[in-house]
Amino acid sequence: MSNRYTITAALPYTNGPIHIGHLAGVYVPADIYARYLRLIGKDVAFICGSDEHGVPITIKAKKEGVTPQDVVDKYHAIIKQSFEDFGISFDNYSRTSAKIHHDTASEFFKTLYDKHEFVEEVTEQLYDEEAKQFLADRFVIGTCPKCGYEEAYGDQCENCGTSHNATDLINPKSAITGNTPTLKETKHWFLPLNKHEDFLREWILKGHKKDWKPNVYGQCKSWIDDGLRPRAVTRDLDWGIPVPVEGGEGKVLYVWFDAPIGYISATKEWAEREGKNWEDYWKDENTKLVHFIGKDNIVFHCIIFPSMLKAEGSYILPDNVPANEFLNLEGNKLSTSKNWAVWLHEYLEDFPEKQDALRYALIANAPETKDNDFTWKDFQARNNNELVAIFGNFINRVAVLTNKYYDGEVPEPSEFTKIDEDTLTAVKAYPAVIASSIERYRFREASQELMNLARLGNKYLADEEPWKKVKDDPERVKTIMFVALQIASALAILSEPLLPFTSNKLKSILNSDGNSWEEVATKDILLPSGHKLQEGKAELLFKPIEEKDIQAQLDKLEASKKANEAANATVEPQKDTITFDDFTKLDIRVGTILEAEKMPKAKKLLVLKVDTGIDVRTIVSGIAESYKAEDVIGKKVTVLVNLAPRALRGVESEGMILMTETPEGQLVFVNPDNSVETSNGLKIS
Ligand code: B3M
Ligand code: ZN
Repeated sequence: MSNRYTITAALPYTNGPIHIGHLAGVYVPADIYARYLRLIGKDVAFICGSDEHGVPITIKAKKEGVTPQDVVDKYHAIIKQSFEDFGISFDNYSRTSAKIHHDTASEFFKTLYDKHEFVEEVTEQLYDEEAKQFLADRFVIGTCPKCGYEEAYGDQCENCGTSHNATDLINPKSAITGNTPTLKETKHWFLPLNKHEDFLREWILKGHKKDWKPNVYGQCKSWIDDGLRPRAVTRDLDWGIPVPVEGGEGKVLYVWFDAPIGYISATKEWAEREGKNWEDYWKDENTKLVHFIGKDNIVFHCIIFPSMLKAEGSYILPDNVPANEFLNLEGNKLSTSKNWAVWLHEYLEDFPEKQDALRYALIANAPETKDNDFTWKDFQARNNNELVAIFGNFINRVAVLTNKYYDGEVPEPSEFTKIDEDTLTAVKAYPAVIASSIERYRFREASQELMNLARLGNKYLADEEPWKKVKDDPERVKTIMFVALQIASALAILSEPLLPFTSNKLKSILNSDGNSWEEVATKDILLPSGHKLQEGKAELLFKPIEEKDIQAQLDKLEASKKANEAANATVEPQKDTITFDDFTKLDIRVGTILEAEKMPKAKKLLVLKVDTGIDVRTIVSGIAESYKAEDVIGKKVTVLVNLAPRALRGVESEGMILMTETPEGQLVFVNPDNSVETSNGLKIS
């Protein structure tokens, strides 16, 4: 095993806050991995930062009428703070608008330029005549040439994950004006990926077949098998890092060129601060570089960035890129624009001190091999049935009984039975089991193993029943509690990577900073006799999550769904104007529905008997898809009484009930004031 690790987590786009999809896919797994490696004594640089360039940020700024810098400043602050509060243990969280990043990315570009690693070409690019702007990346939407998805972006299709050039889109449209773009000539620098094909084939397809996840390997293979083409690494935009070579005026680096270099600049920034040498983390063959990302970023981290690093020549390449699939929320795709998300900063406000409950739910259900669904019910069940009922229950029993029987002091054991010995031996196996899961990026499995250790403790106490033996066999109970305390101590250490807040709390309950990961596997005694636990009543490790808290979250989601539906609903445009005389011809009165029945074999029609105040008449009304016959009897409704009668399916209809349609297509009665029984018709005042 290597001793030095550079662990990167995808730089979040700074056009919105962090949600649970980001956490489950990237940041929680990366954090577990980094914490684990530190715990076993490795030299770790865990690196991330805000991705502050690119079109999504300029689009957001335009929409909100602010500058792109305003947008990134706002979200950088929110994101950084919420990561911190959630316990993501980055060694450095930087940002790509930092000077050190602009310098590093410019230099990187210049090095490749000087080495003639780019192809310079004048090509026709999509142009919006009205906006007077070239349309790169997310400024253009069209049909994906690969899968036919109609809302693919210029650089990537979110449906099939393919990355392409904007000019490849079928039927492209400008995201700024909606216009069909024209083509206009412009000069750009291209990274000839085709030139690196042999190297990539050798490096990934031969070298990493076994240790990369099948989804990652599979995407890479299909990319390489399809044949690689040159990719433009510059753009005609005004937000980004200026192209630092002659002819680059008015152009910037493509965001996917500069963003991964952000990993390097963030490492430099950290090393400067810590008095370390950044090159040890990027240029030493013994350092392992691991990129944690979501599946939509695979091509950039496995094909494009490695080609850049290879072309530069002095960097190491990623050892692994453990990309995850996507997490859905309550059956629907997470979406920032539709506000269909659980936002981290809001979660932390709604569930303060419950970081580990969310970490656990996300890990236990992590989208490691396929897309998965997060539901609030599952979150509650994971917390209440596993963290509280198993892990918390065990610790609570140990702490309460130790306080009660021994005034909080670890007792002197007497003789160990076979069960005690087997239990202690079983505990010693856990560090290796959990380590192996983490080292193979199987975090779900690691979380289940950790819970199994708590189960083991629970079962041990339930089988040995110290509370029943304490009167008759106090010596035996000392041994039982001694063994249980060793299990608790092992849990305090082994939970650190997965549940860091719990680990800390448990260490303070046990009044022990604990042993090392290695010692849990090798030492016979983790918590010696005579050791005093924390004074006073032990606090609960986990608290149950109540029904009302879950309901509040479900209500919040329902509200976002409604708001979305309303935003997407189409309101019909106004009809042509009518004259005042036209209007006064209408005789509109309030009436009461006396009888109602469904018109046979007609989906939409109800036959009503309506008391209009003048008479009782039959009206055939097309409302059966919105109302059942029995539900409208007795309703006071507004009726147009002087409409010429006409026959509908053989029934003469003498009037019209006035209805209006909601934007969602639901018909509702026009009866603004239900207190009026009948009326003398509309008065004009
Ligand atoms: N900003 C894309 C994303 O959030 C991106 C990752 C950059 S990693 C260098 O999906
Ligand atoms: Zn597609």
